[in-house]
Amino acid sequence: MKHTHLPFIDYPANNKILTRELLEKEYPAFVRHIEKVFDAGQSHIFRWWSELTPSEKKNLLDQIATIDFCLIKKLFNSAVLRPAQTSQENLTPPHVIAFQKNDAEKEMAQRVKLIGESSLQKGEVAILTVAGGDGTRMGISVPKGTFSITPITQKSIFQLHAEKIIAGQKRYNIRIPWYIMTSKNNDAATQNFFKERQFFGLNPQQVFFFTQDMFPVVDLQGNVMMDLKSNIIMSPNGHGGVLVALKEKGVLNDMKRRGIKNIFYHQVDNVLIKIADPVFVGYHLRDEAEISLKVVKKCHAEEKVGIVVYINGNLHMIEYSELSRKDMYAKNEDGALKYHAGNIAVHMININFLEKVYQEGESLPYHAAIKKVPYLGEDGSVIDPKQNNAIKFESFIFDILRYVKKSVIMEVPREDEFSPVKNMEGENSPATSRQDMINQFGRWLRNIGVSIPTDSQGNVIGTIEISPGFALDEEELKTKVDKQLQFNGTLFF
Ligand code: UD2
Repeated sequence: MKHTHLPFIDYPANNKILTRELLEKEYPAFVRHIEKVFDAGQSHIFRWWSELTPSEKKNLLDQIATIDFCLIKKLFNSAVLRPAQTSQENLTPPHVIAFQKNDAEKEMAQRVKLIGESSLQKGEVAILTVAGGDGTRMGISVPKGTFSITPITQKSIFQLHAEKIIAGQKRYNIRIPWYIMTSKNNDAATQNFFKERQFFGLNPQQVFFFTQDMFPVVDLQGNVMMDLKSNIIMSPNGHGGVLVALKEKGVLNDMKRRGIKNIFYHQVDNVLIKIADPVFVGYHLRDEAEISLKVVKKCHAEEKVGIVVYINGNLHMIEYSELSRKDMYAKNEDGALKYHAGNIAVHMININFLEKVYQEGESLPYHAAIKKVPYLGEDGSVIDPKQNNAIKFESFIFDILRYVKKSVIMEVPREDEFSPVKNMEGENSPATSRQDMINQFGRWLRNIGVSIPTDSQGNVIGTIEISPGFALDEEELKTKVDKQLQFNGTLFF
């Protein structure tokens, strides 16, 4: 698609030429914004101006007023000029706390767990779920958190998280505030989902929704794309948008008012998430960390997870799409992947550290992602492209790591803590997430002494679902189920 960036646009309806001057005369309050559109070479936005009603014109101008056209140009130029995957100099794997394999490690975990539990009991930890993504890879038009996921009762991902929070509340005898970041694209649907289901038993006063900012989508030539004659395509500005949103939407102040000291951050799509895991909270507090991270060992070189590394001694996360093939496949002498610490996007974030980042005026860079986005062609009809045709710019929360001086990186077993729903089929899909849940419940039962059959791949033969309200973990399950239990292929608690 090629646009002409002339200072005038053909105005077919009344055979006039729409010039910048005409537009500015028609809408004097928007002169500054109209100028920016023309200066940035984006005048094609007004291509259908003559066909718009006065209210559509006003909507388009209002939308234009929210957009930083200079930034789009800058980002596009740097995305085109900068190779996406450069091999990094001075990359080193991080030091991680390995999960508790020996007695000393297990004992240490028990000790830090007490520290974590104490903070949870005092109400110092809030949950923050980022759920603003469009779920493009899933190809669904509903928020990902509303997707039915549990193996038997088909509870949604949001309900699963909510029930884990409720179970945690019972344990710590406290109300845990839950902050959920949405975007303009899915906020109403998300909030309605909660309301229609009575917040899954949570008190509505403890659930807070806030939206992140949006950013225009451009085509591969850098032209802003439209999906209506009066609407520019906007997409959420990445989960890094949480940094600005926490401050601008008053969330951080709200947290402080409630006595929150640390945030437990996670992505909506991980169904095995251990919400507010007290061991993790404990390590974070014991080491007075600014940000802590959970990682898993990458299962293969090309797995789509970011990797945690040090670059010149500073903590960094390199996103999978930006990792060079050389670094992706780098091996240790024993043949294991050298950069193996895969990001599962579970963090503890200290609020004072966040304040310091704001005070120092730090901001997160944007990354470019090439995607397939339906758009309005030059003839005004919707085009569903067969190939990637658009660039979305997103900031990533983990870019904040470069400002971190103290951190804890905790390696956790993938099978217990990481199973994200990313695709409709294949790897990381609803089917694999359901199986991972069933297998986890099967392991818990087997460790108690219940006989649970598995196939050659280690998958449970049958279906099991254990609600967080019945047992949040194996320890709790042990107190409720005995080894005499007979598994007949289907089991629900
Ligand atoms: C993310 C990580 C990747 C790896 C993987 C683990 C990024 C960029 N990459 O990959 O390193 O750890 O997860 O599961 O995060 N979201 C928003 N607003 C946005 C965009 C996304 O809230 O503007 C949320 C989204 O709802 C989801 C999460 O962020 O909960 C992850 O987003 P994604 O699916 O784009 O990231 P992904 O899976 O490529």
